[in-house]
Amino acid sequence: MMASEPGLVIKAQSGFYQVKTGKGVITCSLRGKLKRGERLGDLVAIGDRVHLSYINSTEGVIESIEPRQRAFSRLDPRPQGAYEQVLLANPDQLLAIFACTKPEPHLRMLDRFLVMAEQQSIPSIIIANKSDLVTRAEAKAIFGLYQPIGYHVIYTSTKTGEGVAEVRALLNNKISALTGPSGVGKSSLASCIQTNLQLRSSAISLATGKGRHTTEVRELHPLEGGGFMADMPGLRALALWDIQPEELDGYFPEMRDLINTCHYNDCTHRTEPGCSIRLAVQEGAIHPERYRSYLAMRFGDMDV
Ligand SMILES: Nc1nc2c(ncn2[C@@H]2O[C@H](COP(=O)(O)OP(=O)(O)O)[C@@H](O)[C@H]2O)c(=O)[nH]1
Ligand SMILES: [Mg+2]
Ligand SMILES: [Zn+2]
Repeated sequence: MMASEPGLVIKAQSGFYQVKTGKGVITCSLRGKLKRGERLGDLVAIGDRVHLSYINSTEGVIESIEPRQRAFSRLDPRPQGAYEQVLLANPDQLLAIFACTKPEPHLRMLDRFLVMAEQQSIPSIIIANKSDLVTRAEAKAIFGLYQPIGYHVIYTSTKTGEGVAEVRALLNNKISALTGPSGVGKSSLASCIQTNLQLRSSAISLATGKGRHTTEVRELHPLEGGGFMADMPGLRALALWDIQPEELDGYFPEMRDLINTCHYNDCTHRTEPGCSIRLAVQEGAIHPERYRSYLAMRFGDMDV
């Protein structure tokens, strides 16, 4: 059979995939031969580009998966070793949403999201929501430090509509992942961007012979302007990501270019003499809060 129809996986649930093709959405299973052998991670995830063959006009079989450019994953510890659960393949960008107040922004958590996105080479956009509750000076006192690092910061309010059009435009024709703590306005912002955009992925509990088993439905939500949006799970799940302590400084863009100028090439930037990172902090080129965030991630409790 010809396996030639290209498509994008937009929904994954219990071994079945909805694939958006030029001829509509096709419900697919995975060709058995792809599942053979030892596996260290999910073969298919939402965001993957695949090729399918048709069974009929609405059903098909995934025959091949294109190599992933990047992915948001979490490591699932299993008896056979860590398994890479792919939450979203090929994201174009991460939207990290926090509130200017109510709740107070937790910048260590934001830094953690930024580091995880840097590790995967995924551009991050910071959304500072509830801008109506603070003055612009107050908002900038919190989030202003991210702009000089190179992050795009957008101040938004779902009450006044500030920044919403800018966010909507940035989503056009891209696969975007939305994340942030609860209560910051993620659902409100999603419905401001597009009516009826429901981001929560649902977890359905199925009773199986082996007891309770939770199946997660992961979904890419189509956007009217083209493109897709997906929600990401909370930080606790993401904190399991495999980031080596010695590579952490490379995921802070403002530190990256200075690392090689430290006296010791295995410098941890904490106490070593001749450390160009600490010098940059003293000189104001690196924000002290970002430096403290780095130290907390490297030497403190990784669970923020
Ligand atoms: N003042 C203000 N309140 C907001 C804004 N966005 C959301 N909220 C409120 O914040 C609360 C939490 O919003 P929700 O969208 O459920 O947050 P989520 O948990 O991140 O999805 C709700 O009471 C919203 O009405 C905003 O821009 N300004
Ligand atoms: Mg919500
Ligand atoms: Zn150093």
